Amino acid sequence: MSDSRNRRCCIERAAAIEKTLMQDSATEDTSQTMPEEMCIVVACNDDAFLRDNLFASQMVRDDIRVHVERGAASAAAAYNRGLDATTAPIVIFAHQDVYFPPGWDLLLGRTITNLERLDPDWTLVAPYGISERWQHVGDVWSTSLGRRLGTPFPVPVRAQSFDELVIVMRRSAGLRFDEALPGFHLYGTDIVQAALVRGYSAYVAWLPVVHNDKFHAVLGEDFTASYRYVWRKWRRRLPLRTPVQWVRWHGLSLGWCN
Ligand SMILES: [Mn+2]
Repeated sequence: MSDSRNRRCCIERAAAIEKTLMQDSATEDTSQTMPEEMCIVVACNDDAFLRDNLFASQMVRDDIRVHVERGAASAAAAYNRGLDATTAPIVIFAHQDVYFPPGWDLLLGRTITNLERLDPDWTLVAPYGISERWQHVGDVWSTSLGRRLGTPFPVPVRAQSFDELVIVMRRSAGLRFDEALPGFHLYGTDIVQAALVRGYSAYVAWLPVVHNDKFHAVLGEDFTASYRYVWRKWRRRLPLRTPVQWVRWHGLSLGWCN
């Protein structure tokens, strides 16, 4: 199936998500964070993917500014450069293969308003991750798996780790990605742990997106390098669970998927 046909298919399958969001947007709260207060930072190595997914999202076509980083050595380097090149108080770090359903920006605005009331120390929120109780939580359509992961949930859940597909950061917390973390893996776990040790909190909230990811048969050596770094850096906070696998004291989870 071609990429564009694949995307159309996923968008159709995500119609239920869109319908819910559109109905939800009808009761807009004017006090919420608005699209002009948000920007997107994306690390790109495939312009066609970027065009067919992230740039096909209505909120990108209408309102939200996108900063594209190319050629970075790591996700952390790309995202820190993106932070330095933008000023919006809410920064949405997104994969190039993510499609945001219409109304997602309004849903994010409302989610942030709710988080501010719930927990003024919140600093990160994402659509998919692992809860403090080691459970997968989120609601995402995954193309590689060919199914929707999760269902809507009304209350944000405290997280220990994020999937990297989308990470939303409150800039005023002053967090940075760790550029000593090599490659393009596990920075969702690292940034959550970095927030927690500084006394901030991180949540997974109902922010459904479509992830047009390609099938990953095996985790390569680049994953091993990221894993080893996270394992060493956070050894006092193990075990940690990431959306891909556990990070345990003995390190033997490496090579095993859960
Ligand atoms: Mn992706």
